[in-house]
Amino acid sequence: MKMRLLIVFTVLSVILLRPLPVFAASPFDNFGNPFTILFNAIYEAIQELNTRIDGLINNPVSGPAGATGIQGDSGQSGPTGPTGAIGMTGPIGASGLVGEIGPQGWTGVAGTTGGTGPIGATGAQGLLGAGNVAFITEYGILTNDGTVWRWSGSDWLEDNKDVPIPVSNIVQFSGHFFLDVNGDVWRQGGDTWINTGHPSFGTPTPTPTSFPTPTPTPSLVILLDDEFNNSVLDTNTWEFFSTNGGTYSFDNDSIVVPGGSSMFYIRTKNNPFPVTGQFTAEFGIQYTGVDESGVGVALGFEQQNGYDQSNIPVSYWQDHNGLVVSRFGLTVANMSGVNTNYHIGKIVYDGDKYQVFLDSVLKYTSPSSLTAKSLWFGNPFCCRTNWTGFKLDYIKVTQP
Ligand SMILES: [Ca+2]
Repeated sequence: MKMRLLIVFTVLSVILLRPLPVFAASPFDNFGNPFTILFNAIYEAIQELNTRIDGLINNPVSGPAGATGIQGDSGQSGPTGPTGAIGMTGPIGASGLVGEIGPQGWTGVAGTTGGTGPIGATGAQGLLGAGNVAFITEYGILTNDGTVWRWSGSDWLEDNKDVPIPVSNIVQFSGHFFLDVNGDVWRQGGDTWINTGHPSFGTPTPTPTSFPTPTPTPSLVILLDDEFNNSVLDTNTWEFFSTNGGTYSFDNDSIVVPGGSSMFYIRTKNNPFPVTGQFTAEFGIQYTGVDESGVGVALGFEQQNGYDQSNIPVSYWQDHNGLVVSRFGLTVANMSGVNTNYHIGKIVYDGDKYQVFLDSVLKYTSPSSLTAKSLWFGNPFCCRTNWTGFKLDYIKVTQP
């Protein structure tokens, strides 16, 4: 404001010192005296002055550009920006190593017994029996209780002439005579029957009641028979393969598969079975220690070469679940719980199916199956340390 007043008086003094102009548009024009002229001049000067001052204030004239100032200090860092988008998935890693085959699973529970089937169709009507009549002749009838009957012309009447021997011993009856199983002829005499014997011209051939069935002499062919009594493995018959270390020994005329931390298998060197047809593999066996990993006596479709479940159509087996029949590595029949008694095991092939017997009791019958070409005992599975063990008293393979 001080500045504004200073400018006003400066300009006013300049205006007052210059020659007076004529203002045709002044509000004091009509009076025409010197004061009026003066006031008009002042008024006009003030008006012009205000206009110039407003111009200076509102539209200042730019001066020359000043020198660039010194750069100020850097400002503070701004806030952290938002998190970026998730990156792309990396490449798939290499496959892991194949794990060891797990232990055999538990045997499933037995299924429930099925319901009774529907009632069958009614059978055809049977033939009418002969009632109580044993013999009939034109003179009468003999009934099974030995009574003789005569036809009266209108009815059957008891003849009071009962036969003195069981009717089952009478071969033929003629009314007045009958023939018994001894060949004797009896005749009716009054109210009784008299044994007349038989004619001397022939000796009756006794009627045999049955023919004895001849007992065929067993003609078993022995294909393999090892009693393990010599304390040495017969390497003409057997081949030994170590898969988990350790070895066999002999004890009391038996070969010992010790179990525990070691295991192996011993297989027949050649096919001990006939190419086709029936055979029986029988063995005396006693388990000595039962642990998680099972062992036993098994048959193979082909020569057993390492562990191959698909090659084992049937085996006599035991692990900590008990004594079982196993097929293709799976339990198909439970023979008993854990069992360390001596038993006779028998695997029979009938030319189509395998049957397994425990002490002559049938425990399992397989589906139709190809014949075996190999027998082995122990276990070819590798790399365990908790093996079941057993002793084999003998193994015998026969063909009927
Ligand atoms: Ca023996």
